[in-house]
Amino acid sequence: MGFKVAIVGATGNVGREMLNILEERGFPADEVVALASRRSQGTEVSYGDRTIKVKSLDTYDFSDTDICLMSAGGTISKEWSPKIGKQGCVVIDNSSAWRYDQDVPLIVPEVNPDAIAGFTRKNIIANPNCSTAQLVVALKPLHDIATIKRVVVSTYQSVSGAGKEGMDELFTQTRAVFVADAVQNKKFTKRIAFNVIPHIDVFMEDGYTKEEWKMMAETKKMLDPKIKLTATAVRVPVFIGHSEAVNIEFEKPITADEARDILREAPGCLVIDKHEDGGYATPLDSAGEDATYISRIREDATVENGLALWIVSDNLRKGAALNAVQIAELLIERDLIKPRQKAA
Ligand code: 11C
Repeated sequence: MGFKVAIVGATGNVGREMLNILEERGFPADEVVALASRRSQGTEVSYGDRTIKVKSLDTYDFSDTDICLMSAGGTISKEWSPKIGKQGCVVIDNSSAWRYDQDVPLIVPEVNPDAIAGFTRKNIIANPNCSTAQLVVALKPLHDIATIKRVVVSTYQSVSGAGKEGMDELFTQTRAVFVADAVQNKKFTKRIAFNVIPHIDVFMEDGYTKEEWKMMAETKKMLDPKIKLTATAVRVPVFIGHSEAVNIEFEKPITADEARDILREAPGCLVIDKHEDGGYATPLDSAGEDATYISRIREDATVENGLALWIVSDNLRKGAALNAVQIAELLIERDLIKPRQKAA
């Protein structure tokens, strides 16, 4: 008997990608159910070569569903995840609602797989923010060898991180600029077409944005609470793929060649680092791919034991849907979940 998997938020960017990835990876699901708000009920979504009709979350009974991949935002998750968890269905949540809860493991399988065992406290597992997921995949193998003290990161985040509305806004504004139409800002605070915006998520009291705070808090929770991290998160006019310029200070010496060799062997990482025109990865290269690409690895002589690198990944895949499916696979691999008896 296989698993019954529900996707909440199945009509969104990440929900659709979750369906693609379950199918692509041959996830052992006997049944996949697409759920969304009542407004989307009846909409069709693709699952491999099939189409599934979306059902309403409001009226769905989770009592024989094994795994719920939730990507419907923090408010829905706060309300629904505990109820679904109490029905014995394990929720893997893509929002920020549960990430900082001590009773909820925050997991990137390449980084802290052992922490998954704690999921039984609430039957909820949190998926990190997209910009953190790709960062920790690259930091973990380096931290294991040379112990990271401090990280300074600047992000170049694609508009798909802001959902379908973000993608639509980049498209519409770009067209409007070309045809000399009036350009309207709805989703973003300033024009995103032919511009960059140093503001993602809400402002916090200290002047950082929540996106920047999340990168710090999530890196500490998953990798090491002793790591100091400061971030500047920037939205750029790219459809898919987040990029990050990262500067790392280590306790122990590490050369660029050593880092390159370590990252070449590290799970989830793909090093593209030739010192020539085009010998590095761009967000366009990462779109639709699973790997976290690492390029421009070099020693930073301005600090002791410093390295600089460039990290790129598909924010809808490793940053969201792929990581969620990998967490579900980890539950199965570790025998932490069994298919439940299904209603006849
Ligand atoms: C962005 N990183 O690019 C955000 C999207 O906490 O899961 C994901 C927000 C989150 O806008």
